[in-house]
Order: sequence, then structure tokens, then C-alpha cells
Amino acid sequence: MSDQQPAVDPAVTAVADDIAEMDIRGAATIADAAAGALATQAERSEAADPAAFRAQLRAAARELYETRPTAVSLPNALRFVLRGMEGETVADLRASTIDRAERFRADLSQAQEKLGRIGANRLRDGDVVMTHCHSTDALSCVEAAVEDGKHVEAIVKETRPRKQGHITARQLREWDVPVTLVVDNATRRYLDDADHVLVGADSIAADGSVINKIGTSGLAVNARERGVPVMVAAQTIKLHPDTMTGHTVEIEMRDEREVLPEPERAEITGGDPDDEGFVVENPAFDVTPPRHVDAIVTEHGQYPPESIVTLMRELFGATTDDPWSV
Ligand code: RUB
Repeated sequence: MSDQQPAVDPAVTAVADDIAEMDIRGAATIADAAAGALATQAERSEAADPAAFRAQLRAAARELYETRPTAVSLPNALRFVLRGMEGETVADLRASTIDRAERFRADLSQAQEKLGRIGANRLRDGDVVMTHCHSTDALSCVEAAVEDGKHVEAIVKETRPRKQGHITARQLREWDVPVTLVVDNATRRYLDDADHVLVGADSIAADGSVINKIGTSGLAVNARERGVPVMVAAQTIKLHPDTMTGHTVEIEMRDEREVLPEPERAEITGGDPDDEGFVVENPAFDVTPPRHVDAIVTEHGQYPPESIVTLMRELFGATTDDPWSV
């Protein structure tokens, strides 16, 4: 059987590995890389006939889809590109797939720019934002505010275990935004100095729940208690259409070694790798209920979380399919 599996180009497998290992990370960047990988598969395919070409593209999409489960931007990107694969010949299929992937990538960056300009309207001159993880959508709001001549400062949460806060801090410093880096445990103390919590999203559910990096929900609850508004910057490819029909969003559980390297584990268990009484859990994301979110900023405007479903229905219709599993 295995020699009948459609050939996935090694460059696609390399992108899939990079997504799984988080060398490519963040919902928008993952979507962009996945669309690019499908274009590469189309470009390099040596399929002899249209059926073989389609099967290869589906196999490539499947490999990309199986990397990480939480950011819906990934299946949304794969679906968008595969739906644009049209034609009766391999040459036509190739050209239409590449065109569609390019269009997706161009739309993505345009949407982020638009969203940034909308989000920037919420930031006043002199405001301080508190960030969590590293979100390109969230930072596009700061970038646009700075371009408007506003002085914005940031309190950047470190974001254990992968410390994406360092990426955020580096980016903000490139824009000359003053940054104070704090450990995650210092959140509540530093909320007193913040005017906004500004985060991104991996997925947004039909009820307005926001799925983002683990720690976002605790941050939002604390912010509500402190009276600091919570702003979620999320392009519409983060809207999770399956949640309109009752599906839930899978929260990725990652390797425990990201939290606890093996030598440190051995110190706790006395070197016993089979100690059943000691467990490390490493969920990558959590769910922030809509009541703790003030606004979801998209490229179509800002929405109270409870009304995001109207936009979702308009953009995605009522049903979705998984063209890679045909
Ligand atoms: C990234 C994360 C980001 C969102 C939004 O998690 O939670 O906040 O993906 O990012 P990870 P963007 O580091 O595990 O991928 O706005 O860039 O799409």
C-alpha cells in the first residue's frame, strides 16, 4: 500500500516539521507558511495526471493539518487554497493552486495591516499595553499607533514555558517602544500600570470565546478585576467555523520537556523515569470566556465578542468540510 501514497515534497514535510517544532509559530505565520507549502507542492509536483496531482495536494494538506490542532488559521488556510484548485489539466491545476496560495498570503498581510489601523484607534497617546505571548496581529495595532505618532509603552509577559515574550520584546524595541519584561507571576501587580491588555488569538469560537496562549484567561480575569480593558486582535482567519455547529476547539498538549528538562525531572523523581506519582502537564492554550473580553478587533472592524458569530456566518457560511480527508 505504502508505494501508492501520493508523494509529498520534502520541502512541505520540512515546513510541517517546523510548525510542529514551533520554529514556525503563531497562528497567522503558520497559515502563511502552510499556504506557501501548498504552492511549493503544486510547483514541484511531477504528477502524471490531474487525479494524481489532486491526491498529492490533499496529502500535502493532510501532513500540514496534522502538525498542531488549536490554531484554526491552519485548516482555514488549507481549505482556502484547496478550494481554489481548478482545471482539467495538471498545468491548470498547478497554476490555479499557486495563484490561490499567493492570493491567500497577500490577503493575510493586508488584513493584518487593516486590523492594525483599527486597533490603533483604541490606543491613546501615552498608553501602556500589557502583552502575552507573541502575536503579530496584536503587535500590528501597536505598530500602527506608533506610525500615527503616538507614544506607546509595553509591559511584556515572559510567557512560560517557551518565552515568546522575548520575541515580542525584541520586535517592540525595533520600533523603539519602551518595554518592561515581567515574569508571568507578576501580572496582577503590573496590571495597575497598564491601560489595555492586548493579545492575539489562535481561534475564536462562535460564542465569542477566545482561544489563545495558556495564561490568557487568567490574565483576562485579573484585568477585569482591575478594570483594565481586554482587547483581542484577530484576523478573521482565526474564526473557527466548526464551532457554529457545536464542535469544540482542541487544546494542544505539548511535550513535558518544554516545562521540565530531563535532568531536572530526575532531581524530583530521584532518577526514576517510571514514577507514576509525578506528572507534568503542558497545555499550550486556554479558553477565555467572552465576558472577560471587551473587543475583538478584526480587519472588518471591532466587535463585542458576543456578536462575532454574525461575522463568522457571513464569511464562512454554516458548514465546513475537510477537503484533505477525501
Ligand atoms: C501563539 C499564540 C499567539 C496567537 C496569535 O502560540 O498564542 O497569541 O497564535 O498570533 P504559539 P498571531 O507560540 O504556541 O504558536 O497574531 O501572530 O497570529
